[in-house]
Amino acid sequence: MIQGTIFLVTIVLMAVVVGVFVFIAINAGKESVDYGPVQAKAFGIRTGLFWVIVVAGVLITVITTLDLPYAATRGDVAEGAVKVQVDGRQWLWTLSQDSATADDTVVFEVTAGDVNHGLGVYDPNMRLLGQTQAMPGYVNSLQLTLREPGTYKLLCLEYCGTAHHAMMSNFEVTAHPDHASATITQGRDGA
Ligand SMILES: [Cu+2]
Repeated sequence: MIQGTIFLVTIVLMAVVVGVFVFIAINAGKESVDYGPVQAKAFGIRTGLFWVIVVAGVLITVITTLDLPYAATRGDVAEGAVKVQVDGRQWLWTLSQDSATADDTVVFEVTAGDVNHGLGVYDPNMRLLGQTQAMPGYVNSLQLTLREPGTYKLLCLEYCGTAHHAMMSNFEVTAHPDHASATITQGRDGA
């Protein structure tokens, strides 16, 4: 029985660990050691490591923050953008139009008719491109440039009741040459 073997191995390993602790406890304090030089070296390493971590932390924060898709938080709407009204209700998304052409910039103007929902827009590879809250009485806009043709999915990202998992709609993007990835800009207003 595999559980019995695992139990035995665990007991043996625990006994070994306890044995090591007992051995160290018994032998500790038998001889006095001068820790001075060791300490000086260790503190030097620690100081160096501290600054390496600080510099790395600042660099990583700046680099990863620059890439956040918040360019349109001022409400700028790209010229020629396709506006799509999205209304979320238990448990479906109603769209004013459900298609666009590849490379179109689409502004999803998102609201809800009953409770809060969360609109997530997924590309044909089910990669999340962007999301925004769908709230009764508010219109939040989500601006995405849809580069890849195919069937995009609109999913609900906020639990909204028993059929939340089935709250899914398609958005078709018809072919247009070039590019495979989406440029993401996101904005919200009315919140
Ligand atoms: Cu939901």
